Amino acid sequence: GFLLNVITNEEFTSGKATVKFIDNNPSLFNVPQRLNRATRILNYLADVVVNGNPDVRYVDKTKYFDIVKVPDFTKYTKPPEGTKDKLTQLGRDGFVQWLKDEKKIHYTDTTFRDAHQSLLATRMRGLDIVRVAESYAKAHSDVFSMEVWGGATFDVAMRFLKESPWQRLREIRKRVPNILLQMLLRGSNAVGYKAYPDNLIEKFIEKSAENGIDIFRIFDSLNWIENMKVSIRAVREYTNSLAEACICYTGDIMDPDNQKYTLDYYVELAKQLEDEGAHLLAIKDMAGLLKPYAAEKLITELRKNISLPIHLHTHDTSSIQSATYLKAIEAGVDVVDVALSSMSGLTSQPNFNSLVAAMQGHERDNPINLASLNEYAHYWEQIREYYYPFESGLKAGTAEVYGHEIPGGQYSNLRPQANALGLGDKFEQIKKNYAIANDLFGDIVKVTPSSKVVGDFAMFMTSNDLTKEDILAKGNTLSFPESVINFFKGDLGQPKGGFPAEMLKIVLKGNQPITGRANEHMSPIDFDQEWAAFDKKYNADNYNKPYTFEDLLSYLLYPKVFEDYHNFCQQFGNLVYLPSYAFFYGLHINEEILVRLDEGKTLMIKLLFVSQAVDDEGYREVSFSLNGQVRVIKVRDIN
Ligand code: 3PY
Ligand code: ZN
Repeated sequence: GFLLNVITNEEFTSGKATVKFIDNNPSLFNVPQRLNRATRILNYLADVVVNGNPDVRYVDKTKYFDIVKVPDFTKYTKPPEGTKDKLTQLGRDGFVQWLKDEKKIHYTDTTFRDAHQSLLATRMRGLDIVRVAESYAKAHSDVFSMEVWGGATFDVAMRFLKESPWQRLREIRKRVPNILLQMLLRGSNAVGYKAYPDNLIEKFIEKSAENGIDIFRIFDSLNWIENMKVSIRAVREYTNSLAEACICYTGDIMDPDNQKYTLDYYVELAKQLEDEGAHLLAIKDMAGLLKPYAAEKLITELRKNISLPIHLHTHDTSSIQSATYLKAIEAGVDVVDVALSSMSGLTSQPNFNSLVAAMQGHERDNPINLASLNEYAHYWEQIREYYYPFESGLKAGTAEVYGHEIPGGQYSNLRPQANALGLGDKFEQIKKNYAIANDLFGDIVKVTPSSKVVGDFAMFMTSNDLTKEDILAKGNTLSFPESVINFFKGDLGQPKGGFPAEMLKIVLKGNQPITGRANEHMSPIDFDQEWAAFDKKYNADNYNKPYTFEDLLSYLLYPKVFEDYHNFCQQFGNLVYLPSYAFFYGLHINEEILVRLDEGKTLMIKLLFVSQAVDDEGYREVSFSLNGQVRVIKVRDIN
């Protein structure tokens, strides 16, 4: 062990080691610890080689991956000044004024968050994001902001990718000090699927800003402003960041039959959000239902009624949303959300590269270097290959979205959920039932978490083979999914027009829903007490880096997910530096990888051999070469 430490130490191998070498490198004596870290990683790889990663539904054994190259950049230089510097220089009000005065169209790049949430079921690992972050920040200080955090990335990071969402954010911030970083925050649901105590929301916002968030895009899944007030105020009071409040767009303002989600409805919401103190307004078109001429009308009308800068977000599920952007740009929108081309389109955002090209010569052109953007698109094209089992299967834009109204960010996650419930072959029926469920719920705004409730109901109908008529006729005898019951109890807030009376009776079986905010009835968290208990429980024999206060917030938002994540990390160590193909698929025989350890050491791991035979207790032997030494790991074959 000791000798191996010496020969793999950089100072030693570089020939610069002196007699002081050992004194200077006390970590050389951390032999059991270091070997243990390596053993944990080998245990993980051996398990994946034998049993597969349980999150991966099929492996293409013939697949090999290209070596992915990050576009060249100069290290050890400061990145050019960007919007983050501008916010610091001008302060919030000055910054907002600057944006309003800008003539050119601005772009938010969603590649690090919504794009992969919407195309790859949120499975993008921090490693693949962080690797390209510095290079991108140095080449593209001209993007308005980068959406990098929040939404589903928070729980998926722990649940499936076994990484800390906070660590990911800090690593991005370190490499992108010059551009505004933004997150998606579900108002009183934070980054979760239910209501949390107000002081947890406030603390979460404060810590998110401290760790790097400059723009909080805040929405409520029912457009219920009561649920957004605490968040808007917390951003204003506890941070120097910007509060961007959303109107979530659903239905069709051009449809004369739609009397629920009208132009007036949206304008009224926007005015209220301005009154609540939002710095920017976002139109959050989560399913991509805002058609080009509707966008023109909506933005024109908003411009007349509010003075906030307007930020437009959409999903290109229908494939017509670049036209929506052109109309919106001509109507005076300030910023639009786009994704680098290889991560754009379909359920993701419209194509950044192509939109830049389309705007060339226009009076609002923002002259971003297209050749350079294309290089980064190439990076993501190669990275995307690692994630093939998580592709949604959608091959072309579809006008079906106007019928089912499934948000882009939900679409790609719905398939793995359906598979997990054994409903993988019933996806068409699930989409139909999604629309029926929405109808039964009284036509609600559908975005996380309300969209998840509708999704759960659609799965419930599908797996029990229930029609709308069945629900209405024999609903009294059915026990509905918990999320559905909680929704009708009012836990997510109040939908426009209230709950439909018939369904309310069927689901709550005579109980009455609450009419106020669910958070109102929750006792505040005592953070000192919670920290003491958390620290004792999880840090006492924690093998990895000690948990911090941020991790307590992860735990308070997702106790069970955190617990599982913790146990996993105790067993398998820190896997964040494992290449993504190895994390998901293990290794081919004779394939060799380099894996960094936390303290900067690197392991060289090669898979040598997997025993054909299973022993009496069901174990296989998996042989590796670890920095040149053979190591054999026994794994129980659970298949
Ligand atoms: C989320 O809340 O995760 C979303 O992306 C909603 O669109
Ligand atoms: Zn989105």
